[in-house]
Amino acid sequence: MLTRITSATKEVLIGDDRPTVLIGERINPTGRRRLAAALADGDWEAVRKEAIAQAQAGADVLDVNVGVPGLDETKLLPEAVRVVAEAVDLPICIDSNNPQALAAALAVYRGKALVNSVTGEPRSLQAVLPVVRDFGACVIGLAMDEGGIPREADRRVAIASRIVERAEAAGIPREDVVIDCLAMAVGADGGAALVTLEAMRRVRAELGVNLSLGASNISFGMPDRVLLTGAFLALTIASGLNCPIVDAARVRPVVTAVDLLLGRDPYARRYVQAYRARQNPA
Ligand code: THG
Repeated sequence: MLTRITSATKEVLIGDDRPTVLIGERINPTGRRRLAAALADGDWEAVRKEAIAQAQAGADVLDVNVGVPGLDETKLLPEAVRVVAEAVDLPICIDSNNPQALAAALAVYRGKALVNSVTGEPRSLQAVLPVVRDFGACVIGLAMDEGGIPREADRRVAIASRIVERAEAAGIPREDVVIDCLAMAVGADGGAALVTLEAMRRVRAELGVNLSLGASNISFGMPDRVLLTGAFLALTIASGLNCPIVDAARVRPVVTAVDLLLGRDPYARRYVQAYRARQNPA
């Protein structure tokens, strides 16, 4: 299955046997007070710099999230999308659960965006899917519903299945739906990674869709997060993950290694190129 997203000038293809597509996570004010304050002040310089830095670090797509309690997301999200699209030529992953904000951002976006996200909750499906369809966008479906994130893999698979079904019924082709089986902190629950891995393998096998994941959640609260997130990425990429949401600067070395090992990097071209870029930064 091939998922295609675009900016005004660039196309990114997500699919089996292709190199892993890195969705840069860093334009997100959650837990970053400086960025939250800049957004509150209408200061876009930090966002612009972060966009350029992530592109430089090898991100293929940029996640854009401006959710700050008390700020008007319907006003801020389209502005942020404009700022990022002016700064870099990468496709954008528009990160909000607010359907009005998503529609406003999609209206100013030039290209086929990735909407992040819809859940299995009836309210979310009803509000978000028509917007995704109307703008011809792709969408990430989170394997959770009104009951939260299920502890069991089979319940996550069932929700993913319902999202794909509802998307198709709304007129969104299956290849435009990417499922996120959700990663939780392994420091809080020793079985967290195993549940996600099993759900991912089953979603790939049963639904055939491509897979995203906020992979850095796995290492929350643990020391040496880069090590732990990197090991998790190796396991999840081998289980079908093909467009993780990550800090590209931190994980690109391990991801290029995993892609090479999985036969997705002919002549080790990307692995060697990424190595050289690290030795000799621009
Ligand atoms: N799935 C999907 N979308 C998502 C998530 C997901 N979007 C948001 C989030 N989860 C992924 N994005 C981020 C963005 C920033 C950080 C983590 C995940 C982050 N975290 C640091 C931390 O965890 O300690 C704090 C900030 C810092 O490093 O300074 O930055 O799961 N579909």
